[in-house]
Amino acid sequence: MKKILCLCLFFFSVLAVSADDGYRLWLRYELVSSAKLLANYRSAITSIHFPGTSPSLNAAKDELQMGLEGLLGKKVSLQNNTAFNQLVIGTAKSNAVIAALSLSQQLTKAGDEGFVIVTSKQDQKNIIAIAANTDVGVLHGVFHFLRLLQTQQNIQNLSITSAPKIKYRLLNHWDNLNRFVERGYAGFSIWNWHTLPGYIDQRYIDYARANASIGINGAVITNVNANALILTKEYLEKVAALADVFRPYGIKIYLTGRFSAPIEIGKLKTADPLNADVKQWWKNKIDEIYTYIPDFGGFLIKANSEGQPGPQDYKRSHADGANMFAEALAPHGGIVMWRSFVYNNESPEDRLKQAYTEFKPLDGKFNKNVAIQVKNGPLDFQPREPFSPLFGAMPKTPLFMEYQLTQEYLGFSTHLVYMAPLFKEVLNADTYEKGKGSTVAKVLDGSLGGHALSGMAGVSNIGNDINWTGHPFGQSNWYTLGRLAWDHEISSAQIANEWIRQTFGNSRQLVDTVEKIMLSSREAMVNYMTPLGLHHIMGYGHHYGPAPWFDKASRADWNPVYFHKADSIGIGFDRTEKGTNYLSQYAPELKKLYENINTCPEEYLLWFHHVAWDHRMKSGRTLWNEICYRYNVGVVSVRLMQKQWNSIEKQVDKQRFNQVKMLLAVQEKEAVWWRNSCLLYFQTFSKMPIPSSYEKPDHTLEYYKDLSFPLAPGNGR
Ligand code: BDP
Repeated sequence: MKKILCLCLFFFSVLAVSADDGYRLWLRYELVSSAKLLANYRSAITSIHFPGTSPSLNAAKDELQMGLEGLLGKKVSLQNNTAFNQLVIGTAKSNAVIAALSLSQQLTKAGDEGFVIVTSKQDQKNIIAIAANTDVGVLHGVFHFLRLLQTQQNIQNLSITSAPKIKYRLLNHWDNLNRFVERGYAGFSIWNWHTLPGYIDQRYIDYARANASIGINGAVITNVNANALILTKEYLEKVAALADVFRPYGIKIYLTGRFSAPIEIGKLKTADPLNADVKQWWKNKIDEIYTYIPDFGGFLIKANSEGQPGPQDYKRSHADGANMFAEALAPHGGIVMWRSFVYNNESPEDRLKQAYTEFKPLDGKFNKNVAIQVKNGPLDFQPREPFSPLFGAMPKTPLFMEYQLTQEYLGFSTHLVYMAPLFKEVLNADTYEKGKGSTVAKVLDGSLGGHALSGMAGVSNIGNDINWTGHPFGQSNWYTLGRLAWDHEISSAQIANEWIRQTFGNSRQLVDTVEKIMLSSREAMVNYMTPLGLHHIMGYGHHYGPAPWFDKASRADWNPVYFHKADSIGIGFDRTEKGTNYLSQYAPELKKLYENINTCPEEYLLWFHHVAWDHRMKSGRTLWNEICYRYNVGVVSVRLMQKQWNSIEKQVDKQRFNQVKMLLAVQEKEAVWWRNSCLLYFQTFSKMPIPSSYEKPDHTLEYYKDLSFPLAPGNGR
């Protein structure tokens, strides 16, 4: 019997190597592949001393035991006594050995959510201590320790103190109550509202584990285009069930607030934020929410944007609206994240200027528990944007960052685009708010303005696809958000390296090759979609594929032609003083740099300038030839990514290898589509030839213009 069992296990493990569906994300806990390291780990970790039984400690214990069993290939038992070569884990309260170690200095630095991991001696016995001030800190420490093993680090002389640099580290789900995910390309919403609260899907737990492992501590679980029904008793019971699942993992739930809810579900005649009945309604509603979810995080609100109701419907300001929520949430410790993504089609002002125009005058007018959540760029999650000028313009207000993990404008979940370089580019940008060195990162983490609130959010790319994100590499962007929100100083290469080792394996060739693919992917995408500062030339509505010719949308700034402004003279949007003067929203140092066509970084050239087709670029090429060159480089880069991926076939499980291979083929096809259609279209203005050294478009412009995708995913309700 035992023999048969062993045989079965053997076959299953062989099968597991050849097929990995990606469900386990970066928490795979595969047997350590280096024999030497495995032996080291096994001898350093012979038992675990981990007293205490809170929900978070229990979650940490389960994770640790499961992780070690996979990584070391044997069970490591929990022991009440101290022993040699032991993992000793807990807070000073839960574990007397931890209390006896002199870690107070490090623990002060670790704060509420961080941890300390040290190799130490206790009664002459070698131990590794994972210590924290709170049970959730312990959980984070355990996850970090498992990461060290999964990435095959040396654990002989550990001395780690880690604390998050940003306080609110959130996923924003654009999930509707009918499970449609707006801009979602990985299936339906993972929240099954119909079966909640009675049925707790294992996915909810695994979602919480994955988030906790990278330090994400909050989830806004509903779409910013909000539905008031989520605030009814029936739904609050369901939300409470999710909150109960997430709590042990240190994750709070947040909801989106439909501004007109007092009318829609409260039977009031108005939603005016200064009306006493409206204020009372929200106060009662929020008090009620806290009876279901005592640690409810607060609200994320999209108001007076793209048709959503808001305070301006009553001639009130965004501050009036936000403060109404803030007052009701404050007694419970909740916060308001008020979005700055607003624009108005009745205003002729350059769309990029509108958020600043609206919010800058309100600086200092928000209550203490309000943060303004700003998209990374002034437009809308494009392949490349300069940072939003609001980041240097509201010193009295905490600003949260909003990135988009779901690839609405980045090729959906069929394109491999690793976003850490995009995120870091924005974080490292200098706003000059308080002189040189006032980076966006410093605005965000509160260190520049001395704010208590600091936050970073990513619009989730998660759905109910078996591998969560559709594209196996979509997982890396989720991973990145958590890691960067915890520590925005980690490099893109480091994050990629960790993620690859945990997700695919540790062999050197594999890690090096995949790292190269990931680090080149964002620039490749910029080149084949929107090089040199072009923006928003995607298909109308669904944003799938190229449509730079599109000019039929009801409002000017939903048309690609509004953004590229190609004509017989040149291409690009003049945002200098001679144009819309958008540049005046930046610090004088930046304005000066960008205003001058000769000093403006070329990656933003057409973002800020209308440039003649024969303008000489730094490369010596004319602008037209440079555009041709960039689109071609984009395609060539994807082909290189394909080659690189193929070279590691033997080192990746079959299932994921094939998935990525097929997706890269789609990406290559679409990169060619982007290049051909954009060059053919822009050529109708430049009247210049595509240099003969490049591949010729294999279809006519008319062919590309005729393509239509009424059912492209993520669009519509
Ligand atoms: C745009 C999306 C739209 C979102 C909006 C937002 O196309 O679906 O509702 O952003 O952020 O990019 O509110």
